[in-house]
Amino acid sequence: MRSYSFTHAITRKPSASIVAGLRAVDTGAPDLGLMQRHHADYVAALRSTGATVVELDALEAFPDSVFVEDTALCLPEGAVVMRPGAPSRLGEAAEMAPHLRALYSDVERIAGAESFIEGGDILTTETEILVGRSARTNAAGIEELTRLVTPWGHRVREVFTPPGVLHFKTDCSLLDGETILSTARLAASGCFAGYRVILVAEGEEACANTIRFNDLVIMPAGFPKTRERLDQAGYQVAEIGNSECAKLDGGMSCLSLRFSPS
Ligand code: CIR
Repeated sequence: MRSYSFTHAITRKPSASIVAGLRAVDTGAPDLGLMQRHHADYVAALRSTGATVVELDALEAFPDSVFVEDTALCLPEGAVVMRPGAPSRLGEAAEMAPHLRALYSDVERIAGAESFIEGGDILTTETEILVGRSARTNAAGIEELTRLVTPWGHRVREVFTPPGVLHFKTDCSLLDGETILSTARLAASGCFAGYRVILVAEGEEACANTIRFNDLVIMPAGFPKTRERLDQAGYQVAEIGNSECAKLDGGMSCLSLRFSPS
């Protein structure tokens, strides 16, 4: 199975408490109605590729719970429930676990009291799993993940999320088996040696968080220079409004768990 072919996705509707979501810089409260419209467009784009999308109900108790990606790593062989490094998000992982158990026979979890890891720091490619150490993901979390997925035949490589950047995938995305979309600042770290790298245009760093989902590259709307680069490279691109999630440092990958349970 290609690392960008998926039969399933899980999303969660945004809740009214989204206005209390975490953010590095306050640029104003997100508009729930607009976020709901963008979210519906996003789910429709996932479904348009033929995948089954499980849409979970909003969770008022967890303002950031629309960003489901951070709660789990889903691989063909099984799923691993994360241990988010943001204290307000720790409980979101337990909320996701039963939904994964409904689809997978093997669901593991990061359990160590000192282990922290969020899905946004994990990029799964055809050959390896890159995990960026960040303010949310620590060495103990990466070690525990490595112990869990090695028996499934996966190789984990620890990398570094640039300082001041929320997650590793805030700055990069997988476009196909060998191609990564990246900001120049992350690519400069050398972590993508051996891959073909397409850089996002200067000034358009906020669109590096894009996803390849089956035939589509789903990117945030409003980044024309990068869009042109992707068009020229031959990808089929869909743009989705992301103005409200962007106020909370969220993008296209954060809004879904994407997987094909075997
Ligand atoms: C947070 O700070 O945790 C949320 N406001 C944004 C999470 C974005 N998730 C992701 O990049 N995977």
